[in-house]
Amino acid sequence: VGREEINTDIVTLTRYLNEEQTKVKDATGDFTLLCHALQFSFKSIAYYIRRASLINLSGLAGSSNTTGDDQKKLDVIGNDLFIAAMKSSGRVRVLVSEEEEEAIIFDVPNAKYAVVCDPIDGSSNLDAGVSVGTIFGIFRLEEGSKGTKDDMLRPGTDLVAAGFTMYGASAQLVLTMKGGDVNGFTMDNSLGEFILTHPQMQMPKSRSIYSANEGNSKYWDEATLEWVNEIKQAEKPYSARYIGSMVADAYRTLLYGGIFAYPADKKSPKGKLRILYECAPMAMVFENAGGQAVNSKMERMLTIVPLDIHDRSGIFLGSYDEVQKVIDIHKKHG
Ligand code: AHM
Ligand code: MG
Repeated sequence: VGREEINTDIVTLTRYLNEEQTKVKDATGDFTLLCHALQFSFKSIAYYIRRASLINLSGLAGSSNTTGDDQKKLDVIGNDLFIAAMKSSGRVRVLVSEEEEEAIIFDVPNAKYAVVCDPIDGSSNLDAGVSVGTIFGIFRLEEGSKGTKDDMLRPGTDLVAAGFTMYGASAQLVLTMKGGDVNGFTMDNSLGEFILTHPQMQMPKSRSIYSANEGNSKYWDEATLEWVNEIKQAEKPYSARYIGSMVADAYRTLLYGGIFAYPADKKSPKGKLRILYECAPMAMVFENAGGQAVNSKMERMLTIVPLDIHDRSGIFLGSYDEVQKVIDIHKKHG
């Protein structure tokens, strides 16, 4: 390889965070420190997922979480790694995890941030070696807030940062900040660093790919059925792609375009995916990349305030025009 072909001016996540911090007047560095702790949790979760079948981490832990899902051993480890990283950052006051029934309150009264996360989303795919991911969002606590779980019952528009890491062929981190760009980083295992490989991601405005568990279509409402029939009967019918890991399906949709849907239906009237740590962070990423995200009532996902930290919602997420098609058909049905 010629010398000129090697990039010696690499933008690591650490460098990116430093550069972002210098753009903010009077920045304390607290947010940057919190992001470093997040980065460490992604690296360590990636490491254990890679080694899972070698060190006997596959299979069930013998417990079940709040909602009765069987917990995988890796779910437990991912959750513990994430909590330890957030606690040790000293910058997080409240933490909501999919794996914890109650919000976790850390004894750091001056910490300004609250974090929401699903440490290992899509874990039913783990033992088959299919991609899973961590979804996260960061809120800044209101001035004078008591630091309780009620501080988390806020709309996604309040998020100061959000994103996800997909543990696939390589670990891919997608990060966005309020009103900012979406940036994609790839984990370089030899360097032990996330490298900026996908700067300022913008998703295609349309693409004929849909991603939904169509096995549930028996329970879908009229409008959703009309939409799916329309795209399947289009002159050039849409392709179906469904991994069953939200992070992996969303990452593909972000890169290639198309739509990911998990509608509320007659069996799950509130939907399946969680507002705080699945729907809202993804909606923020997609909007900042030029896409749209709505719930099953066609309301903008980011405006939805959960009534409980584990509240669920239906979601349609994707390229601007693809989500608009769903909205238009639903509007027609009233
Ligand atoms: P989990 O948080 O228990 O892993 O469930 C969330 C996952 C998402 O990753 C995925 O989009 C969805 O559940 C798949 O659900 P289904 O198996 O009903 O298609
Ligand atoms: Mg989940």
